Amino acid sequence: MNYVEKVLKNLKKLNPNEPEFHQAATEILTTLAPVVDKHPEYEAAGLLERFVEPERVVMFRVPWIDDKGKVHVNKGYRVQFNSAIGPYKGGLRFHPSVNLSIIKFLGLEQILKNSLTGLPIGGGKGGSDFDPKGKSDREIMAFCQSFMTELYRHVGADTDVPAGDIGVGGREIGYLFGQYKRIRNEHVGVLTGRGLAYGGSLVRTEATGYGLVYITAEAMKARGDSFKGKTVIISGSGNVAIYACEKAQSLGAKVVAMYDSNGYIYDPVGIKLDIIKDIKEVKRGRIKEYAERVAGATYKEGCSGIWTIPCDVALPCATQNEIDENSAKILVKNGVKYVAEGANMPSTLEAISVFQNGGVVFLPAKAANAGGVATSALEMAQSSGRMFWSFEEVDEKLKNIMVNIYHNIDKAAKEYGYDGNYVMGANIAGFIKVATAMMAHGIV
Ligand code: NDP
Ligand code: 2IT
Repeated sequence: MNYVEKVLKNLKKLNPNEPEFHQAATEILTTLAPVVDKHPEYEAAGLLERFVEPERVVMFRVPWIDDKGKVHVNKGYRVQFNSAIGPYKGGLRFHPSVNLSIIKFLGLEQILKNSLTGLPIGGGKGGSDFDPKGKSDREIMAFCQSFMTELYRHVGADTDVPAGDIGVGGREIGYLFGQYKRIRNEHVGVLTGRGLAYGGSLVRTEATGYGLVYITAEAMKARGDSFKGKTVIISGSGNVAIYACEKAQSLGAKVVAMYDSNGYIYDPVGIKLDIIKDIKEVKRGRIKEYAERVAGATYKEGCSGIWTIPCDVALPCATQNEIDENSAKILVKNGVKYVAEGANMPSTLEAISVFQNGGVVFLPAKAANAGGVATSALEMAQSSGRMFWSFEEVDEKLKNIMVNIYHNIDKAAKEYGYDGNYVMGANIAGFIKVATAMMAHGIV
């Protein structure tokens, strides 16, 4: 058994019942074999064993009171995974499915994603099994204040800087920031995704979706291709999906389908994004309403049917494992050319193989959705410098970062003899910087 296999086997034994964490670790570690073969000093230093073990895991109770006076208790998490190249950085997810396995898979991915941005940020992730759906603003505030009343002692502008993820957007970041500031009596960049009125950065709202389209456009450009005239499917209808749609449309693509967790809409002439924004951002409603408002559009219950719609480009932007082997096969059969992951780990391991064997250009999450956290790091830079850049300046920096990520992962894949395999390229390019820093720090 080689070093990677030993570490993976042990990880599964020591962390039972964590299937998402096993999945992310398997995807990452199996691609690192050629790197650790070249560097026998890594095994001697127990580097992979340390890489897959979080530096710190914080779990806490979050009690809060609903509008009827009933007491609820949720679970809170912050996994501070790796600080070798910078302070822990990564989002908070509020969704009923959240558990330790999910936060650990997200944290592990985040380490390499943050490294790929080229900016000095380590990896972390957190969240709660709290379900924001259907809650009043006061209930959201009560929950966020209780969550931060424990979290504040573990985070800090130079220690650990959380941001948004599923179920955590501008409203939640505002309440979390307000409580942090109140407890610590300091107005610092402890969270990113802040409102523009209190230290946020322009473009952070759009960054993940825009970045996803920028890197996909660069992969297209390298093949003499572009978004112009492409038919695109985007799953999800939250922050990432909406701004991926906006940028893809502005580059001349036709986005024909999107979903929420209940079902999908299909609009063969192209989705009207202002209506999606009104339903999702303004009213916090259900996507079903789109088909009631737009003639010619249809709605179907259930999510996986979306992948049966023929398209050139698929941008999964909702959640983990939303594309399984069967959906991947249908996409390939229908002629998909590019799959770029806006969500974290939206494709199962089997689905990834189907794409790679089917000749699809596949851009994995840690490269494709790094624009969000990269712009978070730009927000950190701006707030420490107490200087703010224009929309155009931040957008230009984001675009450059995504273009560089594409070329770095392409180069790493080629260097190791896996031309066009961006799973290999992203994992290797991201890992090398983290490994170099960890080796420099000694056994810590
Ligand atoms: P939002 O909460 O804004 O939107 C999430 C969207 O995905 C909603 O449309 C939601 O539907 C849907 N969704 C969530 N869970 C499921 C599910 N189990 N089945 C079907 N649909 C589901 O989150 P974001 O847009 O911020 O995040 C989307 C993805 O992008 C996540 O994987 C996140 O980790 C990743 N990501 C986010 C970044 C960011 O900056 N926000 C950065 C990088 C990655 P419904 O409303 O019905 O729940
Ligand atoms: O998965 C992610 O990269 C995010 N949710 C964004 C993290 C961040 O710190 O901006």
